[in-house]
Amino acid sequence: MVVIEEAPKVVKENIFSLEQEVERLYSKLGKLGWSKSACESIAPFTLKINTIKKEKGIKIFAHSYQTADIVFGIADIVGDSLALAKKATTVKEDTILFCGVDFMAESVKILSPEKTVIVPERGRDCTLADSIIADDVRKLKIENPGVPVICYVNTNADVKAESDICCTSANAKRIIEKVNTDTVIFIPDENMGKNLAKITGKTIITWPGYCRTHDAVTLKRLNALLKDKDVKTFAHLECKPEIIENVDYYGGTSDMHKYAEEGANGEKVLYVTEQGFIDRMKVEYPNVEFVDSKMFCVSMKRNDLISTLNALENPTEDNIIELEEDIRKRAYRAVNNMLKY
Ligand code: CIZ
Repeated sequence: MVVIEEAPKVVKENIFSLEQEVERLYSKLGKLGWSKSACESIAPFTLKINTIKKEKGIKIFAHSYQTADIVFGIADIVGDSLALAKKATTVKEDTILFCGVDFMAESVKILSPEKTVIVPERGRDCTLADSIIADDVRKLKIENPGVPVICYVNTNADVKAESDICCTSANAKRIIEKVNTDTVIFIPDENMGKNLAKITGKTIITWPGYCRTHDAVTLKRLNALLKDKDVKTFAHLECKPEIIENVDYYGGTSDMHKYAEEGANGEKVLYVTEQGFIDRMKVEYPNVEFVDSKMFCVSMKRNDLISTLNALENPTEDNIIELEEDIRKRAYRAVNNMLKY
C-alpha cells in the first residue's frame, strides 16, 4: 500500500435559517440514520456555533475521529493530525478551535505559535500519550547512542521536544525507510513499531505504549465483525501485529480515505479503526458499503456541541493551549523535520 497524505476536507457552508440548517444537517447525518427530529434538536446549537465562529473569525478544525455532529455540523476543516497541523499554518484566522485531543491541538500550536488554539475539553487520558514522558526518551537516547528517535505524533509536546523527528500513521513508513540508519527508536506505539519493523525490514526499538481503542481488537473480535466473507479488511497500524498479518490492507486513515475515494474496488470494507472515521466515510462516499467497527476512543469523544459552544463563547484558561517556549521550539524541530519527508 502506497502511503499517501490526506488533503484536509475544507467545508464551505452558508447558513441562513434554522429550517435550512436542519435540511443541511439531515442531508449529511441522515446517511448515518439520524432522524429529522434528531437534526432539529441539534440545529440551534450548530447554527449558533457557526454564527459565532464567523463573527469572531475562528476556524473550527476537527479530527476524523470526532462525532458526526461535530464533523458535519460545525467543522470547517476535517482530517488526520498531519493534514490538520499543516492546514493550520495556512489559514488566515488567528484563532483555531480544535476538536480532537490535546496533543493534536499542541501540534497546531507548535507549528503556529502566533495563533490562539482553543480546545473544547481537555483530553488528558490517552493511553498512548500518557505512556511516556520526556525523561523516558532521554534514557532511551543514553541507552542507544546515535540511534534516531522517531516519535509518533500522538505524544505530548515535551516528548516531541526530545525526539529527532515526528511521524503520523500517514508517513511513518516513508520516514523510517528514509532515515539513513538500520536501527531506529520508535515511540510510543509498540504495535505500530512492531508492524513497521516487519514492513520496512529495519530494526526498531519500541516502547510499551498502545492505543487502547486499536489494541483492544483481537482476531476473535475481528472475525465477529465480519458477518460475510465478501468484506475486505483494512486495519490501522496501531492494531496488534496479529491483526495486521490477517487483513487485506493496512495503513493510516489517509490510506483508508484514498481507498474509499477510489471506490474501494466496489467491495464492502471494514476499516479497523475508530468509528468516527467510518461515519465520516459513510457520509462522504455513499456508494461504498462500510461495515461498522464499533471502536470508540473515549478521549476523542469527550468534545460535544455544548462544550464547543462554551469554549467558543467564553474560553477559560483550561481551554487554551499554552506551551513553554523552550519545549515548543524543540518540538517544532521534530515536527518540522517530519514535514520535510
Ligand atoms: O494521525 C492521526 O490523525 C491518527 C490518530 C490516526 C490516523 O491514521 O489518521
